[in-house]
Amino acid sequence: MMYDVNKVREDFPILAREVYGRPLIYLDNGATTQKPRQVVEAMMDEYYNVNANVHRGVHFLSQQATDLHEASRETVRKFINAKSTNEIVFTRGTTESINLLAFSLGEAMVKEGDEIVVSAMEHHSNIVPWQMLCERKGATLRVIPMTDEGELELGRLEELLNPHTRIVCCTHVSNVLGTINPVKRIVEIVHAHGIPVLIDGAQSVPHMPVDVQDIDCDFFAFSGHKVYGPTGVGVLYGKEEWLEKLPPYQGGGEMIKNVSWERTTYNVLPYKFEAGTPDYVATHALAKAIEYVTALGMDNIYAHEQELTQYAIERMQQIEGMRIMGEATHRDAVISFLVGDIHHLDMGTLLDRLGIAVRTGHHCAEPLMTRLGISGTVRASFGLYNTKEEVNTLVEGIERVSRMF
Ligand code: 7TS
Repeated sequence: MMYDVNKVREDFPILAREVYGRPLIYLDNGATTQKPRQVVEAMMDEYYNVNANVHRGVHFLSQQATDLHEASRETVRKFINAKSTNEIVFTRGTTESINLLAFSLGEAMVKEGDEIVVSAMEHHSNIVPWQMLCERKGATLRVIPMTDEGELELGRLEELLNPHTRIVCCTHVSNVLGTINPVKRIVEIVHAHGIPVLIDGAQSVPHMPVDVQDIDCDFFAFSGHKVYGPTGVGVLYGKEEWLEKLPPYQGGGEMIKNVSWERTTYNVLPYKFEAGTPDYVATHALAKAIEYVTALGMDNIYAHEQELTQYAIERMQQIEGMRIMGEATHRDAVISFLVGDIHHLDMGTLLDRLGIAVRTGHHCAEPLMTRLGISGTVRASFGLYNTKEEVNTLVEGIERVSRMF
């Protein structure tokens, strides 16, 4: 099947709008993606026609809403190839997924003197929850170092592992460098020591096929809003044998079996980790987003974005003073750059005036910025609807801004 990007764009009404009288060129997909009609309409339809709280009522609407919510869990399971829907916990997003894990795993098995390992290229949401855990328990955070090219030094991962290591946490794709980390290999190395692995899939799930059983990671987190779904919903995948061992994160409705003044027992998986009314409209819409990208084909999306990224890098490298951060062999649709000594904020602000939306700053990865010796970058991140023409406009825009300095 030919991937027809212009046809795809018709599904995203926002792409037709103008900003400052210019056609919008949306290149901030790493932060969040735009939504196709299929997703927005599913949300409207549910609020107009189905809305009722899930898992609670005997009445018709409640059962229908519950069916949609639970069918979404199955859609997510299939999408990342988990073994069972018991392994799919709905959260508010990657950040909440990681906080849940850091809390529950921390309660179950982290004590003074233990160690947690993260990588040098993590987003703050895969650093800070682990730092907070270390502070609570008197544990130590250790870091897998990175080469100047932006690849993790796997040879040195081994040195970091010891009987005190409780978990290794690593991003699948860097939201700054675009590096695609060899997660299967990382899991292999870490599992040889009997240690579990969390993969942060926030930046991989929207761009490539993901199979959690093939990766063999113990935990995997991602956000709905980065994969063309709604805000406010995300997923924590965990192998059933691990989730069974961990205590609940929050207490409340839904996560209990029985409550009395003397003793409360907890619900079965995955509900044990889902206290309170879930965002069942968002879970249903997330399923619609997954159906949408699956119909296009994750392989086709990957191929389209790889071609776009290669093209963009080749063209951008010809710009005088261009410095692209990260030269990993396997890289995804994220390009962080600086031009000469133009401040990232100035570049971003002036590109915005040309209708080009890019992200500027430290991208919630301050330790990585320190490693690179910079305070921030300009970042263009592509999605399934971006085109070569848009890349051309970006390149012309960067050249135009550069001439002004
Ligand atoms: N992990 C990675 C690798 C991310 O890129 C992000 C968000 C998160 C976790 C957190 O996701 P959330 O949905 O819970 O907020 N990254 C970005 C970004 O690069 N620009 O804005 C948000």
